[in-house]
Amino acid sequence: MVTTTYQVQGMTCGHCVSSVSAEVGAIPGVSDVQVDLATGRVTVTSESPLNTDTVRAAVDEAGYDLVGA
Ligand SMILES: [Cu+2]
Repeated sequence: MVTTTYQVQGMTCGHCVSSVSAEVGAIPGVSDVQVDLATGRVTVTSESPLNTDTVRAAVDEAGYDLVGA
C-alpha cells in the first residue's frame, strides 16, 4: 500500500470534501481517501503509486485544483 498526500485548493465545506473523496476514490487501485478540509490536504491510499495526472484529473472533475506536485 502506498500513501500519498496532495494539496487541493478550493474546498470550502463538507460537500466539497465528499465530491473530492468520491472522484479520487473512483480511481482504480485507490482504497482510501482522507480529506482535511481545514488544510486542503488529501491523503490517498492506493495499491501502487498513482500517476499525478490521474489524480489531478479526478480533482479537476470534482471541480477543484490540485496544487503543486
Ligand atoms: Cu463545498
